[in-house]
Amino acid sequence: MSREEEILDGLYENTLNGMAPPVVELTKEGIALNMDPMVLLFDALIPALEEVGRLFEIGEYFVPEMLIAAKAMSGAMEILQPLIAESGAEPLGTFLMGTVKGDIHDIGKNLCNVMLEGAGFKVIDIGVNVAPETFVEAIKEHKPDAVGMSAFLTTTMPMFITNIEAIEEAGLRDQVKILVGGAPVTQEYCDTVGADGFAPDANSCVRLTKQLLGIPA
Ligand code: B12
Repeated sequence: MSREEEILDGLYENTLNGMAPPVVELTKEGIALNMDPMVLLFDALIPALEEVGRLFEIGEYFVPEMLIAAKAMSGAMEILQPLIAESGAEPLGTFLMGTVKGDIHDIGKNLCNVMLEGAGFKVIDIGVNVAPETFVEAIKEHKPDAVGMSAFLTTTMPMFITNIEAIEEAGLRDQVKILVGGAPVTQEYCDTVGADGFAPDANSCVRLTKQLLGIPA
């Protein structure tokens, strides 16, 4: 097995087991060996987190295991983010992103942010557990072209409706395109809440944003 393959295996195993220090070390080593940050992300880190989700679902992992795995992944993301987001050109537009109220899942949102920045958007991240009035205030302040709302729980997905209503009431609905996403979200659900679009992953989030804003692919 090559050192690159060992690094991918090590990243997968250590993320799965929530071992943050080796995840950081292996990420740094991979970068030093000129491995593509996207390969580290999509071939090791994300699959590990998917497996964490599966183990949680079947009752082999509990919240603490999920949490330390997520922390381990975040350590790698801090290193990878600036490498993926390098762009420097005039921004294509401004994207405001937040996780809805009641929900603290932020890895999927952060990944979208990294890819949007990498594609040339200015991203304003208003964090997790974002109340409808905070979305409204942030739209007034930053005047984004697009607003993304992330939800990872079936119990917090209905916040999309509450947020969109608040944005409508503030008279801002026609000034922004609204995208929704997160593990349990579907196109069907997107249509029922009146958002402009849904994307299942970070790459398609970029594609959809460009499409909605009329930017050539
Ligand atoms: C890590 C994790 C946690 C961590 C979160 C840490 C963090 N900083 O984010 C912690 C431990 C805190 C956590 C807590 C909980 N979690 Co949790 N968690 C997960 C887990 C394992 C991974 C989520 C993740 O980050 N995945 C990685 C990313 C990359 O996922 P992704 O979906 O591929 O992301 C892409 C798309 O969703 C999309 N996207 C995301 N956002 C957006 C936004 C826009 C605008 C667009 C266009 C696209 C988009 O692009 C992303 C990038 O490609 C999932 C399992 C799963 N299958 O999702 C459970 C999961 C989401 N959690 C779950 C649950 C139940 C909980 C808790 C309620 C557990 C508890 N009893 O306390 C709490 C709730 C806390 C809260 N109030 O939010 C359930 C949800 C079930 C449901 N259907 O409602 C899941 C599905 C696990 C399961 N199988 O049961 N969790």
